[in-house]
Amino acid sequence: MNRKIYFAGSIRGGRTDATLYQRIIEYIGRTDTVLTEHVGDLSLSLLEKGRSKDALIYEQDTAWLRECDLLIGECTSPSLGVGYELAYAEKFGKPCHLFYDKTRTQLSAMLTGNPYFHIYPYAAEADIFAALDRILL
Ligand code: 6K6
Repeated sequence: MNRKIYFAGSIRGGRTDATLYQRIIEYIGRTDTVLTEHVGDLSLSLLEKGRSKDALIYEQDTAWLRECDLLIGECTSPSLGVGYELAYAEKFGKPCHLFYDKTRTQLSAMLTGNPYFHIYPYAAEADIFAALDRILL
């Protein structure tokens, strides 16, 4: 259907789930455009220090958040950046669908307690793709 999807996942919060992000981005990319493909990039350059680049990252990512049709977030690895993006997306009325592995983490009450967010606790990776099929109908 080629909607613009903002995929959010931890970068400096920790890259434990980076290969999962890559698989989710690839799956969404079969039907839609993922604005933030770099979140699934496994190269370490994503973690580069250098504050001069950080302002550009902030400007680009907030522009994409205003432009996107919906946000899909993988929230198992806690990330300040992802939390900020979720609040920003809510402020701009963007639908937000959030996934987390319930066998590995408890999601923040600031997300589970907010009825604005569509939250999908999963136990097996296959559950993510089944839910994505329903979200991206
Ligand atoms: C180059 C140089 C320094 O950092 C980079 C590349 N970093 C990022 N590029 C694009 N988006 C980023 C970058 N770092 C964080 N983000 C955004 O914040 C992504 O959209 C993620 O969803 C989220 C991750 O936040 P942290 O706090 O885990 O880094």
